[in-house]
Amino acid sequence: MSNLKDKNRFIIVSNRLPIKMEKEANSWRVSPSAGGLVSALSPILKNRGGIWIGWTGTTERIGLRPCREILDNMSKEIGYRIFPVMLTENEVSLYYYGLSNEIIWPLFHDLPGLANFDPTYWRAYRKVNEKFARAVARHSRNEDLVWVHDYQLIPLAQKLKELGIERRCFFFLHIPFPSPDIFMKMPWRYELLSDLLEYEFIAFQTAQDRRNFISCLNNMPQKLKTSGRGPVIEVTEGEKKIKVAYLPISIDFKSFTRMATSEKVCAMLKDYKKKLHRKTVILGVDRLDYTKGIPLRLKAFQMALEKYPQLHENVTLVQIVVPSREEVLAYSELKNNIETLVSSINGTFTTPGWVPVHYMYHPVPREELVALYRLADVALVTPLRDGMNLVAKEYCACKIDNDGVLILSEFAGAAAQMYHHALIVNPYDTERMADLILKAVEMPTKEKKSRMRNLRKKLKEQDVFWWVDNFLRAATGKALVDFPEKELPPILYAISPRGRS
Ligand code: GDG
Repeated sequence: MSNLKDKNRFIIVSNRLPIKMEKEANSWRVSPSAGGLVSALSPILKNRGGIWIGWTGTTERIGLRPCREILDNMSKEIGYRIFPVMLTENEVSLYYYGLSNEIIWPLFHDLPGLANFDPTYWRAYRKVNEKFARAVARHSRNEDLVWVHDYQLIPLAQKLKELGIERRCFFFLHIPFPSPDIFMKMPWRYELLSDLLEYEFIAFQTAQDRRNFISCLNNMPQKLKTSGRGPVIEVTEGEKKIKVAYLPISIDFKSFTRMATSEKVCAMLKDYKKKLHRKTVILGVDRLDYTKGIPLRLKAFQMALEKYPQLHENVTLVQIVVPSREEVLAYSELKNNIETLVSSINGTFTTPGWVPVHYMYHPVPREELVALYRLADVALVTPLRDGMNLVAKEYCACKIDNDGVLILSEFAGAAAQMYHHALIVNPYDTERMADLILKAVEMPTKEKKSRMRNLRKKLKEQDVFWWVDNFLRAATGKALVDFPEKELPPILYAISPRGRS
């Protein structure tokens, strides 16, 4: 359809760069960061070359020379170039903690009661998006493909247009898109929909998300026409045509299975098994977030222990919670709530040699996580709402012996692909979840293996490369193989004064 030249590079734009910068006395400690988006895109950029533009994650002023050195070294380490957008404390507070996390995040996860519709947030959101647009304008060329990620940057294409910059812009929403009765509560609902219509291609995680988006468009004052069927349809607004798709994100399946068989992971697994004295292990892995359903999951586990004494001294729940957005009150309250529940369960049921809940409030290194996936007989992935949930997919990828059961919330995007072979649960139905815990623990080996084999087969076919390939085919008419690997060109940074990116 298009005359893309071979020079087209990916310009990935997301709120955060795929790195973490922490100040230590007079120097900076930088490390690659964890999270769904990074897990999904790093392998692609590494293999195909490209640029990532995003916020550094810090509001501290960094001098030009140290910043250049830090990012230069990091680019070499991660295998692709990164360019920073500098944000002030005030911008972060209003655009990131405010509009993004106090409005869009709860609203799009069906929790409008938690949204704080402060108009100053909205103005800052648009201003910061303009700043991101300036960074894109500076670091990209006409023929580049600008792939914008997630809810923090919805107005970016519109802002590029206002700056007079013509770029082909695509958008992927990692979180769910709500139904009109929830979305229409947003005071700036039409502006946000108009912003989305500035992309030439928009993709959602599931058919349900896209359906919700189209229903919201139907509420707009102007007339829009929708045509087509299947994963990619077309919306027409006057002369403008926008392709709208659903494309479930996935994981680098092969790299997880490879790591799961590595010597280091096998040694860790052996060690865990010894320490846990052959207990059946149930695993939960989540960022600290009220959408992940951690308290209800703990209540379901508690109920399972109350109802089924045969689980006592035999089953251990390992719950990892990765600290996130702790500065926000709702998150610090959630942490307290989780910790109260954990201590109540352990206080009630612990016996010498058995602690029912092993709770970790810190991230674990990737290899340790993979060893835990291998160890776990059951994974409990029970978000109240989730765009996709990569943990569900990673768990299955690591079950190389097919010896695990996935209990999955029907409100995770992943359920649309995995519902046939996972045990699907309504996360609000704690009684049913308790019963499913027993069912998973007691599931005959034959059924367990058959379910897991099927889950893994589909995941192997529809991995993250499949996702990118499909995204590119739908957006540009080109496939992933049409973007050949390139060497890293010399890195020349232009860090401008504070207030400009
Ligand atoms: C957003 C959407 C969507 C977790 N703990 C550790 C660790 N992790 C990694 C996991 C996984 C990632 O973090 C979490 O991904 P999720 O998909 O579960 O969730 P979000 O961060 O909320 O991501 C979500 C995703 O975007 C992608 O589109 O699926 O719905 O909300 O990769 O492995 N990694 C390490 N240690 C940990 O302790 N190393």
